[in-house]
Amino acid sequence: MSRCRSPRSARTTVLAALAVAVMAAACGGGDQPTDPGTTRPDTLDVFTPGNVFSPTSSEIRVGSSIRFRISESPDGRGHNVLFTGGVPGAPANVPVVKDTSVLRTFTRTGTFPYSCTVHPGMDGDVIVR
Ligand SMILES: [Cu+2]
Repeated sequence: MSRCRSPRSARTTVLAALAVAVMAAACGGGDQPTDPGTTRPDTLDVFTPGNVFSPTSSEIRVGSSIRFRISESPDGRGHNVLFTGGVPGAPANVPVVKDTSVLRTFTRTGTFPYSCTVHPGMDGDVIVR
C-alpha cells in the first residue's frame, strides 16, 4: 500500500495538463474580440449657446447621430434646424423648439448644411464619413 504515485504516473499527469493548457491557448487565447469602439455609431451633441450652433461643424461616421440640445434663445423664441442645400439623405428638419433635445441620425455620407431660420446667420453643418 503505497501513499505516493509512481514517478511515471506523475509525469503523465503533468504532460496531460500541459497539453490541455497548450490546446486552450491555441483555441481560445488568440481570439480577441473586435473593438466595438471602432465600429459603433455614436452621438455628438450640438448646443445653442446664444444665437449660434456649437460646434458649428460636426464630423461623424455614417449611422451616427447628432443630438441638437436647443436652449431658449436670448430673444426667447427658441431655434429650429433646417437642413439646406437639398443634400440627399438629410434627416428631417427640427421645428422651432426651446429647452429640448432632438436626435437626428445620418444614414448617408455627405456634408449636410443647416440653418436656424429664426436667427439669420445661425448656421452649421454635419460631415458624415
Ligand atoms: Cu436660432
